[in-house]
Amino acid sequence: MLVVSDEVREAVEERRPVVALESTIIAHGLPRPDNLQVALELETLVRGQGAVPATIAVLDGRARVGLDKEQLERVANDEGMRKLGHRDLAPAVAAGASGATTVSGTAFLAARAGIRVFATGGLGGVHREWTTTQDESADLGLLARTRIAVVCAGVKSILDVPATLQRLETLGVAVAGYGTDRFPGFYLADSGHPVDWTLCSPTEVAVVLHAQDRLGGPEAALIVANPVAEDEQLDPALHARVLDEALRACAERGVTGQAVTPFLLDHLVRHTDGASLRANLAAVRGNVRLAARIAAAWSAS
Ligand code: PSU
Ligand code: MN
Repeated sequence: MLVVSDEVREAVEERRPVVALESTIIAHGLPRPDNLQVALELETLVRGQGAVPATIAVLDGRARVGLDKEQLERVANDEGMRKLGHRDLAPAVAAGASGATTVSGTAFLAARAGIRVFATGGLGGVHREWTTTQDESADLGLLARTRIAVVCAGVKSILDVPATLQRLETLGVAVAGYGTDRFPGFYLADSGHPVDWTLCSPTEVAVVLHAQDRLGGPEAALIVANPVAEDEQLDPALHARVLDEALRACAERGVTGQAVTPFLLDHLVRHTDGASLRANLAAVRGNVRLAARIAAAWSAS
């Protein structure tokens, strides 16, 4: 059921550095044809730091950890790719379906394959209309019971950021700023909210992972919140204005459920002349590079 590529399996067995990469950002988070280039580039960035990339997806009913080029092409270009959170994995496997995995689906499969470090763009979280829709990403609940380090640029700014931070606290998920005591704002370097812990090097992150193991838990993720560089962030005023419009458009068109996140991200790309896409990519690249260095520190220790 779980097909781990030879390269990834050997690296895990030999305790060499491996970085899990999610596929939803490729299939549903980025426009074509850039998305395939990005998928390939992220894998190259991981290799450039001496680690093995493990992009994760479900193809024809097989949960795959580590994709070859042809499989990456399918994730990027196949119109029929579904979006799979962890609850969708068993039904997708049973149906022989194909889909890209979200943070929750990816983290679940990565942990099953013995991978400890995972890089993504931004986590899902609590949506702003939570009081009426109860829309909270399944990412949070899964991360609350999965021992994996997730390098991200915070949570998408389309969400209710303080509510998401509160939920992470309630769920017992540790959050550390990387080189900062501020929680990053995905497209922005600073969400305006503080974090309790700051880690300043890959080795410091690895030391936390070891401490967690020696303590025997908790069985939860460590979120390493890595801000996009200030000169690569989206202009904060533009961000505020276009985000307002996007949220209004989403409500007017009655978009709900799994479609909300892709709708808002796409609206931002189209109404910022691609600037949101550039900031998004800068954040993801930085996260992937850092994750590879953390994976290296983790296997060396
Ligand atoms: N961040 C991005 N682009 C994305 C996502 C996050 O920059 O496409 C995806 C991730 O896969 C995340 C998912 O797990 O959105 C959350 O979706 P939902 O809110 O439906 O749980
Ligand atoms: Mn949702």
